[in-house]
Amino acid sequence: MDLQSVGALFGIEGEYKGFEQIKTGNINQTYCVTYLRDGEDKKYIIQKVNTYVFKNPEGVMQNIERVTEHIRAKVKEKEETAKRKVLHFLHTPDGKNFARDEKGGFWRGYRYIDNSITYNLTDDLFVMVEAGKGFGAFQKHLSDFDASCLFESIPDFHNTKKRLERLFEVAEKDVCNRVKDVKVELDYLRTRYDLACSLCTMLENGELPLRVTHNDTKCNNVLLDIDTNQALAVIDLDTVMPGLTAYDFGDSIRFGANNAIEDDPEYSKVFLDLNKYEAFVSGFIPTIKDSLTQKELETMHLGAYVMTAELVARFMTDYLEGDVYFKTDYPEHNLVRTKNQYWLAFDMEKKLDQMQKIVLKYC
Ligand code: GN1
Ligand code: MG
Repeated sequence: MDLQSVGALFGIEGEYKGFEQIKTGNINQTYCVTYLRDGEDKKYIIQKVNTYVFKNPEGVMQNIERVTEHIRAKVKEKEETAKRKVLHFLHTPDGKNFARDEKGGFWRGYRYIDNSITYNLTDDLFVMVEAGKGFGAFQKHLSDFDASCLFESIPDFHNTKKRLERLFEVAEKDVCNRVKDVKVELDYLRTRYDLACSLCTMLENGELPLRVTHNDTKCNNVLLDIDTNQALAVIDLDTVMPGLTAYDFGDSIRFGANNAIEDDPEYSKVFLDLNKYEAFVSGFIPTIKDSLTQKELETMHLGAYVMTAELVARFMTDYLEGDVYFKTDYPEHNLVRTKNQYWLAFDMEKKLDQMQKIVLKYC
């Protein structure tokens, strides 16, 4: 399916000029397409949704419609326009926010937000502050959203216990004969089971409340203004579901406060940068602290460790199963990701007290 034909399914008007593939993102295929209309270039993001990962993509799109409309209304209460603060999805002539191609491929699109940028890795602490503000605002906007109308796009997405149990089963079978490559990391997870499952256990015991969360808060999922680096909109809304605030906080830290990118094979560069950590905290915590419980604030830092341990487990599971879930660029890609995240978890563990103190300082 060529992208021009996809554009036609959504009735995009103008002269099609071409596309650029966007390589970030481990799940969906993403393209930026340009049309010439009224003498100006108009850009759109077009995505082919991975239906191996999202078994009910229509349910995902219904969630996204509801969540974006809710945020749009919230932003408009305070600002004149929500144009750059929330995604605007394309609709087909019959009113759907998705389209299927003749092979059954599932497509969606949204207007590109002009003059926006995302960062995979940055040394600019201001970017981390703004990422924190962006994700904090996202969660705050959804604090009065009725979670019961959200469909669970991936069941047990952050159920760390199930993730670990599944890994141990897969390791037992070892169908690709790869367990030999991950012995250290697998043993590590076995010994850290309780810490990795700490938030899960608190949730089960009713000590932490479920909220509407994003669940995939890599720092490159918040768009910033290209000139000022101020947070604009949160993207990649596929996994907006009930979850713990600490998951969102934690995943941002796991990705954004790692001194290296998550698949850097130079493991000596992998550690938690406490300056980046504090910068994110200083944007995130003040934005939402008033709506959180004392217990949530006291355990927020654990989210970073839990999400990192969970990704060790998820990348390792995929490596052991033969790379069926995450996109890979080379055969050992998931192995490298596993080891990278293992080193990060290992380093974080030593810094947990400091991490907690920093959160509490901003309460
Ligand atoms: C996937 O698609 P992307 O890159 O935003 C994954 C996340 C992982 C992340 C690791 C639906 O996110 O859960 O944390 O890769 N998304 C899904 O890089 O599984
Ligand atoms: Mg994603």
